[in-house]
Amino acid sequence: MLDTPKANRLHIAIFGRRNAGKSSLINAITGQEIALVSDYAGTTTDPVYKAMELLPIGPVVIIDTAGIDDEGEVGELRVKRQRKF
Ligand SMILES: Nc1nc2c(ncn2[C@@H]2O[C@H](COP(=O)(O)OP(=O)(O)OP(=O)(O)O)[C@@H](O)[C@H]2O)c(=O)[nH]1
Ligand SMILES: [Mg+2]
Repeated sequence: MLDTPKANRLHIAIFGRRNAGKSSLINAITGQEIALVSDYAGTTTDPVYKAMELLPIGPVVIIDTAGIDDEGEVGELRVKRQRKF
């Protein structure tokens, strides 16, 4: 199942404002504590990738991202990075 190359997997990225519950959603979908969840807006800084089987689609990569409204100097770098997807 994990033999499928990443490029052949459907990529599903979760975007949204900070503290919207993106990381909670990825944890709920995968059933694992993959992404850090907290009350603090801006918890996720770097994208988190998880390769998994998602029925009935098949092999996918789910991507948790930092909030699109991140602010400050590093925040802007993070926002730019999200836009690359
Ligand atoms: N009431 C309620 N709270 C939720 C729900 N999902 C997540 N939360 C809470 O919302 C807060 C933010 O959740 P995260 O999953 O860290 O949000 P995020 O979008 O990943 O945030 P950043 O990584 O900061 O961009 C946490 O305190 C969660 O416990 C929900 O469905 N209902
Ligand atoms: Mg997060």
